[in-house]
Parts: sequence; structure tokens; C-alpha cells
Amino acid sequence: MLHSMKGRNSVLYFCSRRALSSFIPRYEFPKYNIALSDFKGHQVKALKKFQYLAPQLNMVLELRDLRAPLSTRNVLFDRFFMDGNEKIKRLIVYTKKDYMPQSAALFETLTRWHNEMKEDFIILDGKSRNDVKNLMKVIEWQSNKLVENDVPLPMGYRILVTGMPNVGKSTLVNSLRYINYSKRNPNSKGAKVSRTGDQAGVTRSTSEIIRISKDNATQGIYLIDSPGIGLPGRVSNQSRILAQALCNCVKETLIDPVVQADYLLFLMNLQKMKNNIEWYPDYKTNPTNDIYTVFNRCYDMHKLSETTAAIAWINHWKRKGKNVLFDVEPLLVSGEFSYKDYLIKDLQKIEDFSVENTKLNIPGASKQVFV
Ligand SMILES: Nc1nc2c(ncn2[C@@H]2O[C@H](COP(=O)(O)OP(=O)(O)O)[C@@H](O)[C@H]2O)c(=O)[nH]1
Ligand SMILES: [Mg+2]
Repeated sequence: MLHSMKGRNSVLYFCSRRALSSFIPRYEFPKYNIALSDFKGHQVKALKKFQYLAPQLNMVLELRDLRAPLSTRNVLFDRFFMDGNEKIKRLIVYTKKDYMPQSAALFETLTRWHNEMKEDFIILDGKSRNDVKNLMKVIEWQSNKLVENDVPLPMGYRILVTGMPNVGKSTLVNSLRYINYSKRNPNSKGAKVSRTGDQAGVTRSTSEIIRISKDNATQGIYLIDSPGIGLPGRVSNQSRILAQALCNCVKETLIDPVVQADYLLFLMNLQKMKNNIEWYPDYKTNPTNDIYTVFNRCYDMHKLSETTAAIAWINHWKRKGKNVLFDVEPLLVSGEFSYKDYLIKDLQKIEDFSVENTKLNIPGASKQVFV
């Protein structure tokens, strides 16, 4: 596979030996024979549990990774809101804002898309106190609205935190709990209640209900963390799974690291590179469409295999890389892409998909954890 990739791009590689102004990036990424889905049994179980929890939910925070706003969007959640759960307040939360600090154009695009769908969204860094405080204000405002309208909240205001694996659900749960806890106990750090990690699948069950606030006229505000839910194969495709791989939403080993690295190079060449010289030496004087050329510029390839170089390059990016979108649609001008059509196509593909057809059981009563 690796050699065919090199062969296919050799013409473009030759063309690319010129300065940035005349460089032609690839506009299409070659097709590879890679896995398109990482959908698992425990995720089906979580989806069933959502339906079971739905009657007690007041709000769903649906997290997506800002770098891949479309590929980390899961149409299964759209279905959840359409299947009799329209009354639950839905707030889309784009996380990892700190990886896209120079993205005013992206914010405008998201505003246009979500206005079209009449959806509310917020963009944040789940580790930033200020950002999380702002989200808390929105939550309190929503909960107070129900209180003012005399909506009974016998179990408190309950919020499910959902999204694909690794989008930052447990981090946000911990941050929300922490800002509320430290408000009441200024000298304490507040224990972490949800396990976090930079791998897909750290949270495996939807069990704990975490009280984050007592400052409400009701029984309080509660969060429910949940395992990430991936895309079923029928709605997946190569660019989505590659974007998810770059966000760590799928198992690290699912996709050949050289293909992941090549996809990142493809995206870098389509976008304006800023301060990414660490990953792409000589970008301005000698841009290239050949990932092996980039590896050669970064590492001593007499000592490393191509796979080892790809893993090192991609992992370094995942830790520190900034300002590259993993989805290409936000780069298109508004008339070229319709967010609504995109969603409708996905909904059509899952029309006859049913979690009820699976044989997994819903787990029993939930455990409560009070602050
Ligand atoms: N830079 C950055 N990292 C984040 C953010 N939110 C979560 N993370 C990191 O992303 C990884 C996955 O987070 P986690 O909360 O376990 O994701 P979950 O699988 O959705 O529960 C962890 O390494 C977190 O530290 C964020 O807003 N910005
Ligand atoms: Mg988690």
C-alpha cells in the first residue's frame, strides 16, 4: 500500500519542487483499503441506556471536536432527539478550542450552519476555567427558565454529556464539577470524579450521576457522563474515519499511521500553515505532496522505519499541533456546501438502523455521587 501511495503521487511530487506561490496541493485524497468504523458493543448498550434515561433528562450536552465539526458529529444523536425526545434541551459543545486559536472564519461558518438548523452551540476549551464558567451560566439559565415556568424537577435538572469517544466528555464533567465545588469550598481542589485519557474508550458505562450544583431552587443540577459513541459503518466513509483518527476518536491502531500522516499532510497543504514548521520543514520554499519527503526532512530515516516515523510525527502533532482543520467542508464557500443536506443524507442512511434489534440488556439502577 505504501509504495502505491508513493507511485500515485510521484507526478505531483515532481510538480511540488517549487515555492509555495505556485504549489498545487492535492484536492482529493487517494482511496485506501482502511477500516471505516469502530462501532462497539458497549456503545450500543450506551445508546439503549440513553433511551431509558430520556424521560428524566432536561438537557443533553452533545460534544464535538472543533477541529472536525462534521466528522465528530454523530447522526445517531440527531435520531435520539427525533425519537420522541424533542423536549430535551440540546446544546452542541465544540471542545478543544485551544487547538484552533486563529479560527474566526470557522466560528462564522459554524454560526451559519447552526442558524440554518436552529441549533444552539458553544465553543470551549474543556480545561479552561473561564470557558467552563460560561457554559455553567448557560446551564443555570436553562434550568432557572424551567423553575420560573413552574416545571416540576423532582430529580433536579439532569444533563447527559454525550459525544464520540475522546471529545472531552469526562474532562468537561470534571471541570464543571470542579468550578462548582471550588465556588463553595475555595481552598479545596475538588476530586476528579470521571476518568479521562487521550485514548478512545476510557469511559465504558453510563453509570454515575454527579451533582454539580446545589445553588438551584430545585434539587440541584446533575451531570451524567457516558461512553463515547462512534459512527456505524453505514454512515462512515474514508474522510470521516481519518478525521476521527486524527482526533483520537477511534482506536489508535485502527488505521495505518502512514495513511493518517499522509491525510494530515493533505490537510496541511490545503490550509494555510501557520507555525507548523516543526512538522513541515521547508514548507514555504519547498512544499510537497509526498509524506516520505516530509519524514526525511524531520527524521534520520536511516534509523527509523516509515511506520515508526509516521507514529512519531502523528503523535507529536496530536499533542501539540494547532490550526489545522481535519474536515475540509468548512473550507468551502457557503454555496458549495449545505449543512442541512448533509444531515438529511445521514438520516436517510440510518432510517432502518435500530438499537432495539440488538440483544444487549440495559444495566440496572444508577449509582448517585453527591458533592
Ligand atoms: N487541549 C484540550 N484537550 C482536551 C480538551 N478536552 C479534553 N481534552 C483532552 O482530551 C483527552 C480526552 O478527554 P476525555 O475527557 O477523557 O474524553 P472522553 O472520552 O470524551 O471522556 C484527554 O487527554 C483530555 O485531557 C480541550 O478542550 N482541550
Ligand atoms: Mg470519558
